[in-house]
Amino acid sequence: MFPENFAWGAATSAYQIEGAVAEDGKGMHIWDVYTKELGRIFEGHTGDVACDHYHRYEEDVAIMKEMGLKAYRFSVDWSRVMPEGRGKVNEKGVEFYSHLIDSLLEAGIEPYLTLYHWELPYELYKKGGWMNEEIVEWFGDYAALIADRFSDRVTRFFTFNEPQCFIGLGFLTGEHAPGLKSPVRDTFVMAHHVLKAHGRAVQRLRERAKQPVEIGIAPTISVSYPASDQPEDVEAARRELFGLPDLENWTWNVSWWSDPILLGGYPEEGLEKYGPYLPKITEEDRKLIAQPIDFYGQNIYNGRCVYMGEEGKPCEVKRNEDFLRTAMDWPITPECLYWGPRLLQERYKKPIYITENGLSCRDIVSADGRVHDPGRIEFLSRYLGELKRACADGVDVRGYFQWSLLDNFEWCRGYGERFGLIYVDYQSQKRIWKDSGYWYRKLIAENGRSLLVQN
Ligand code: GCO
Repeated sequence: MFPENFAWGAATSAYQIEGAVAEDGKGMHIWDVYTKELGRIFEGHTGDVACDHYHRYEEDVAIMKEMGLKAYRFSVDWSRVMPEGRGKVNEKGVEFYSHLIDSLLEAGIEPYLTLYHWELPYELYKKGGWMNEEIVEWFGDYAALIADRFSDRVTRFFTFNEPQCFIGLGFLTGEHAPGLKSPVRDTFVMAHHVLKAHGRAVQRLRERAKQPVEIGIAPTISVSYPASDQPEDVEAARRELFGLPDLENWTWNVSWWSDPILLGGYPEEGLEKYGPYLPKITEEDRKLIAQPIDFYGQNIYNGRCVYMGEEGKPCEVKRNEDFLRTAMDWPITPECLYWGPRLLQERYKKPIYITENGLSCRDIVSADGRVHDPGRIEFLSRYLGELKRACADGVDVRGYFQWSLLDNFEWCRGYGERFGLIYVDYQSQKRIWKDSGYWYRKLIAENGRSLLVQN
């Protein structure tokens, strides 16, 4: 069973839906710049207009209300409220989020605010961005502004969304903004600053908050889950899930990002493995990063099935030729919503939110004017069935944010992928409910009672 006050929600992020990138004094961020580079984004798409949510937020909140959402996770674009990333505040930008928050509360929807979903202000990037240690204080000041202006109405915050991606894809593989292939050593420096900035933001949010607030972070991972319930397979999954990859994609892991926050220090395995590439890590850094937080978020989309091999080494189960996949080619592995929360909670001992989960489908508007997406309903039923099983087995899961409320700008894939419960016709900006939107509404109304729990 899902707990009675379970936060059934949906998630979005600023650049992916807002548009209005040059309006009302917003500054530029690295995605504003990166999307204008030739050949980087699918068919040259940009977030310039996106879902035009900046102008249509009232309509979007009305949709959320009709859907019965209890919670909504959105992000603030740092450069909209602080055009240069520090110093001057853009009151018009603050006003936009303030109105959004008011409309959510009026609709009975609890806002969950993410401070950073990848919009690094361009002015800060020019000063070195994540390479510059001063960013710890810049981000702290931004967090203080967020607390000053919004904590009278918002009490739940996530500092960062997916540090794995914005450092890994942004600076290691160079697929995401700013599109760099930095020296590995630099990526460790940046990651260390991200974690310190997280700690500083936690301090500043608490210090300035107008009422008690709850704070977490929303990293991501492909969950290793066991091929059976046998203790050795579960151990194989645990080891894989918290193990550390080789240097070329080192950011793609759980423990380097989460152990310092929740267990008080970087994992030994990583200190050994990455030793020559690491910056100096002081006792003060360690303390700053380990600021107590209230809950742990995780964006979970898929996983890998593992078993314990003969020599006591975790091995991956090879997928069949006909293994189910989403339109974006991500494997469909509902088990990750059982084992992910369970193993993460076992290690970190915090209440958990699934801060994102969903899929892209080749959705089309049918002749009857509707969008039939049985694949999404099937996917969500299976995944949520597994999440329900996790709750039944005593995992403390507080909420679930479906990614995403609306079809939106899917980073390098532009508008080519549709993740929404609501279809967006980008030419007319018309919103059309997909069948899955209606299905989710029903599910929320009955608190997931009809979901089948397998196993
Ligand atoms: C991410 C982000 C989202 C994506 C979603 C689908 O995971 O990359 O948090 O912004 O749009 O995950 O890829």
